[in-house]
Amino acid sequence: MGKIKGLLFDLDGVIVDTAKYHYLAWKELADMLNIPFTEKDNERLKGVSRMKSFEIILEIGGLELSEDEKEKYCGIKNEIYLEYIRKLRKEEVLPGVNVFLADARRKGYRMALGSASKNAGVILSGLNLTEAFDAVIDGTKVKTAKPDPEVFLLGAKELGLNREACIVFEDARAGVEAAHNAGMKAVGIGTKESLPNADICIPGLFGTNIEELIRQLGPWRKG
Ligand code: B16
Ligand code: MG
Repeated sequence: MGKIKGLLFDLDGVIVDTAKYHYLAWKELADMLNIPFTEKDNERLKGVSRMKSFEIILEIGGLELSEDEKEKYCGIKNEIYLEYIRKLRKEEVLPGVNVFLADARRKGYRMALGSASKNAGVILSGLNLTEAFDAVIDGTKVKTAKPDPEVFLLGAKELGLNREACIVFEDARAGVEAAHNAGMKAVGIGTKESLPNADICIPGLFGTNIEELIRQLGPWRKG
């Protein structure tokens, strides 16, 4: 196996916990539509695209809407979400992320973001993290959602690296699957119970040494 040179990061749940703001915005929308929606339901939306998330909520409420109406409500949800995002503070970056990214940069790794969110750019700039990444692949750049590998393949391409030279950091099952579909190993941010398909799980980037982690991951073997 060649040397790992690129690190690809999911955003929500890996770099910052935006899930709570997605939840508050979806909750407000669900209330408007009289759909019961809980924090537990919100778990199902992690890593899932905006439209797919809304379709899950409609399914919970047993409601069917036209494509135009769905677009309209997704737009409303995003406006509510953006109100929270505009107030995002640098302190909300998940523990250890800044240190981990700076250390990896010093050690010469190339880094890209690989997120389903169409708001990744504004979130990174609000957190002062735009410069931390050599490439940003987000929901505005990809056509197919995770578990499709597109987002990570594009990330590797923009970093100028082969897929075998990259590893992925993900907090969602579909994202781990996307990494594997891209031919990359996946570091799960969470527990082995929540991410049984990850190659290794860590609770977060806090205290994580990148070289040690790569050693523990071992060589890539498909299947
Ligand atoms: P937006 P990730 C995902 O981010 C979120 O986990 C998911 O809940 C959200 O629906 C999706 O982004 C789309 O976000 O509405 O901002 O385009 O985990 O892929 O970084
Ligand atoms: Mg995520």
